[in-house]
Amino acid sequence: MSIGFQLQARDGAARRGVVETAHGRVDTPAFMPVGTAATVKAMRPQDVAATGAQMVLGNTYHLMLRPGAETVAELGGLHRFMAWPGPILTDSGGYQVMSLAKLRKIDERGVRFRSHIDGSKHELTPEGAVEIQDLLDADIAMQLDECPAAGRPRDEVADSMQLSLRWAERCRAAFRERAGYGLFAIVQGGMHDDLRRESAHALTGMDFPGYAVGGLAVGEGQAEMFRVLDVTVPELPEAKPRYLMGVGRPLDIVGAVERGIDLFDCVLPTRSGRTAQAFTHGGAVNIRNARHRRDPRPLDPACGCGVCSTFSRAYLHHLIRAGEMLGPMLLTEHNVFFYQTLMHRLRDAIAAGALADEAARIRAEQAAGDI
Ligand code: PRF
Ligand code: ZN
Repeated sequence: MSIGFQLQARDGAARRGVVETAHGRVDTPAFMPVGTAATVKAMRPQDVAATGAQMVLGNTYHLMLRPGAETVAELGGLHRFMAWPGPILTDSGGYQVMSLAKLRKIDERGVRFRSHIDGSKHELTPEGAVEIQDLLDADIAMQLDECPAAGRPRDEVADSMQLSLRWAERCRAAFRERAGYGLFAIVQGGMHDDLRRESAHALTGMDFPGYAVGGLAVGEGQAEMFRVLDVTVPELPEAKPRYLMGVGRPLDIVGAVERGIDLFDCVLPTRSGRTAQAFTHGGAVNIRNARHRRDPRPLDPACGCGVCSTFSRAYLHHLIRAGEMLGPMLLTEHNVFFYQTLMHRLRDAIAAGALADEAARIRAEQAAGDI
């Protein structure tokens, strides 16, 4: 029953492992490209797979509003619908409601809101969020949680964390157990060590097949995020995968892997691709910058992707300046490939017991700045 997780190697607190789901295996530490609306924006699924990505993320909030969970279920589930045969993790919707929906109202029962698309009224309860993710056929579903906005007073963060704990229990009771499918809990508690410990401890007692750390990357800064991971991760069970939600920049991922995180998702590689920002082995590059206008070199000479082996910086610069849609497509493909290369390096380094050296190399590369 549920999903599998095998630990294959450790290096300090870092782990190399494999998550086994109904739709295949995921080597960890892993990065999931974000496919919010049943598409990793600007990429075909086969091209996403060719970057080395093994699992993508979908969003309950977007898909329940359009095209609707029942519609996706009728069409054979999200894998068939979007032609991604591999593992899919879906976020539960609460986080997206708070950032996107209008007229939100949270209480014990769940969250009521109006769609950002057409203003229609909807409700998301813990039971409803689990049912929608079941209709989507997500290999890994997330509990409904509340992520308090940055800067909320401690008593509000504590109440919100307790609400997320009660929702975790309700999600678990509603979840339909199937081999290869699992429901992950989400640790909350803001920047408060004792609340984080209490949340992690209570959720661990409920015995989920995986644990996410939520409520981070909300503007607290990297040092504070690492500090919260330092107190939270040791409270989580060793034998279960750990997922840091919505993180992050390459060096955020390196530091979180060093602290024992196994799974990541972030819009950064895909969103940046659409705003002409590229991640490279020499730091970030904005290809719209005039200095690339006559540059015949590849975007990233150290990258093994099909974009870097085919096109010049001058051509990518031209596509972006001309507003051609191939520009965002090629930059997205490169960025997703870059993130997968990063994860590959981290996995290999953990297996070789050489994570500290590899992390130092990656930090030096990223410090180089725009090449
Ligand atoms: N909860 C959920 N999804 C999330 C987060 C969270 O706290 C975050 C944290 N920044 C990103 N995505 N359900
Ligand atoms: Zn490339």
